[in-house]
Amino acid sequence: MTLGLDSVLDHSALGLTDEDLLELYRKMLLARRLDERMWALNRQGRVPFVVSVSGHEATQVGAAYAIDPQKDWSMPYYRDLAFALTIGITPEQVFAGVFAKEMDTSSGGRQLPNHWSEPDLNVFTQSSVIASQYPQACGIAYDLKRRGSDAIVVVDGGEGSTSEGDWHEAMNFAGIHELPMVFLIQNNLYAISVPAASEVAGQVADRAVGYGMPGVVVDGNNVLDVYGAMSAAVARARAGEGPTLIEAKTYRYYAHTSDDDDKLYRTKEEVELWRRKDPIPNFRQYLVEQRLLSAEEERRIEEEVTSRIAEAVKTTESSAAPTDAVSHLYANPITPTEAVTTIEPEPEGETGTLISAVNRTLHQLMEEHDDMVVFGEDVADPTGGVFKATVGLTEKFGADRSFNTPLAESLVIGLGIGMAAAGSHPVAEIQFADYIHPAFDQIVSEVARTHYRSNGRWTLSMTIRTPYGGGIHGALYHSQSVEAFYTHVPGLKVVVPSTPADAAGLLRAAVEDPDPVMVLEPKKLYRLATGPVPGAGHVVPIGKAALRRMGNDLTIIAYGTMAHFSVQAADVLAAEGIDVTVLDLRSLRPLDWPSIEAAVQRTSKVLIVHEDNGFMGYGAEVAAQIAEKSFEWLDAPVRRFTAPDVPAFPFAASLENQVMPDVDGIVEQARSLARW
Ligand SMILES: Cc1ncc(C[n+]2csc(CCOP(=O)(O)OP(=O)(O)O)c2C)c(N)n1
Ligand SMILES: [Mg+2]
Repeated sequence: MTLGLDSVLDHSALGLTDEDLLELYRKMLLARRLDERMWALNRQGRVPFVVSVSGHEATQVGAAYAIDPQKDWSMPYYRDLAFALTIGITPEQVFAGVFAKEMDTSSGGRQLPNHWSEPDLNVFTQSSVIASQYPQACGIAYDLKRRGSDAIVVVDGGEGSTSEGDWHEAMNFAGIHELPMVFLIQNNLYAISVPAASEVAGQVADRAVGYGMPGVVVDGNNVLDVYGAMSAAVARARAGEGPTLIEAKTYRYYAHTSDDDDKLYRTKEEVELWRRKDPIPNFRQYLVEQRLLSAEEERRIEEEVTSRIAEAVKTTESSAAPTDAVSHLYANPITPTEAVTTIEPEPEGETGTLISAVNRTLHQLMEEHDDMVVFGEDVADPTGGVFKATVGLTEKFGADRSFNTPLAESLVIGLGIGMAAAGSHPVAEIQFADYIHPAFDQIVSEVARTHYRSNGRWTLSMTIRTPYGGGIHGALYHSQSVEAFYTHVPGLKVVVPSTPADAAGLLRAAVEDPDPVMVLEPKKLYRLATGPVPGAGHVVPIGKAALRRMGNDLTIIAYGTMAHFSVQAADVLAAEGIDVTVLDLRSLRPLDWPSIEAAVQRTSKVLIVHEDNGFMGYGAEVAAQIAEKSFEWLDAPVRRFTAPDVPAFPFAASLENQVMPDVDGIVEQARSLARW
């Protein structure tokens, strides 16, 4: 191991002035001293948690200095303190996060420190989920490219993050679309305690070739080396030549975080060896040799940095703590207040199927919103989706606005997040709800929490469409109902149409809503449900149930295919003299409670029907709310009619018929409840 900079580049050949070099030095020193101060505060018990940067400064400052934060986007990860400071995050912003204060501009004290977010600097909010940022960065880059911008996206992470599927899905997509991106991997040889040899076979940078992009290894402790490689990668991306993977070899000097004990997994000698390659003294030595840094200037910089930090600690530590833990769940919170009391007249329109209504509405919306982009597996023409929901969109609106993604669901949702962050309206299709599970993390930890975790500073207007449910002999993996998973999650809105008109109106509401909305399309009804398909402009407001039948004996609460079946059941029951109200919820989150309450008060008996299994199913929430809030109106226990506790519907018709609730079953349940 050598002392000093391993390869001494001529800085003027890199286009850097003497002043630039001093600025690089200032930023590295600021990050180091700030890190030391954070650790001291932690050890003094003044802050509960800190993440270290020390050792990574050259990588981060060299990389960040090569981008233009006024137009480029970046996604620095939690170790990127020096990156953040270099692009313009202030020490006050850093300490406001460390002290978890109201004035914390990244999350208002909601996230752990160093989870960067700053819309003014094009830094999209990050979670703690390792690697989830990569597909999102691709979404931003895709959007920039589609709009013809020459801005680029830098996305960072540690070598540990390159084991996650999201990294591979993102690298693959970036390579396919030659996106204007730089993947900067800071390889510090450990993922907490796990050494690189147990994380990565071979070398991270070598993977680039498999994804159709160059992979570059740099000495991450040499700020000029990093700056040089990064500038070349940025220029390549800006010129439309595609992404680059940069692997910066470096080391962290402190433990992973203040909660970690690094003595357990690495030796003092190893740390000492790397300390000899410390990027800061080595760069200082270079500056001294170049006669750019006098002893006096060095002292002046040290003092400037120290007082800057002291000032920032002073302003932030005494500032106000945040007080509101429940704001900013939604950009457009919807609390239904009015009960539906009449059956809506059917809208005007030619008769069509539910799937034709979805397709027609997508065409209308694409026409109206030129920032809308539709994508997913097999969505592009000529296939236009396995159910034909998206047919014709590529032909009419171009391959950049309706395109096929690789088979990678987490990527599909991550792309949507990035596009929405960049200001477009993504409509992501997950081919079958059964295959939404790989994207659970992107939906639950990312989509749903973005607005909340950024304290309202980032808003994701995006739509996720997916066919769900049984009745088409799709077997265990083409029949699932997934609403219980997603309605549980604050930050999402979830809707389910049961008629062509509602499919059109809810889809429009979803696309025009500033929040993320999941549209669960009952695929059994795609061709079974027919009715008027209204023209452009028809909206079904989110949070508004529909009365399908009005009767006084009991209420059936349902949605999707079960709402369709319940209407048929009501007609059978009416012939027997049992007068049934059918309330089609349409919107599962938010729930139209006033309409449920009014129906309970009118009928005093409630049957909840859904095709998902009962245990912890959506009906449990509805039943609990009725029991809590309308108990005195009930003349019978709230009853649920659902699939039994099987994972999904089996293939054989004889088996599927046994578990999927049908019209006869609903009639039978309602009949016995009416008699109660
Ligand atoms: C998906 C996920 N799994 C596990 C963790 C816990 N965790 C936080 S940081 C980390 C190690 C990351 O290592 P690396 O990517 O090399 O970055 P470094 O911290 O070394 O800079 C782990 C396992 C997490 N945050 N997210
Ligand atoms: Mg690491």
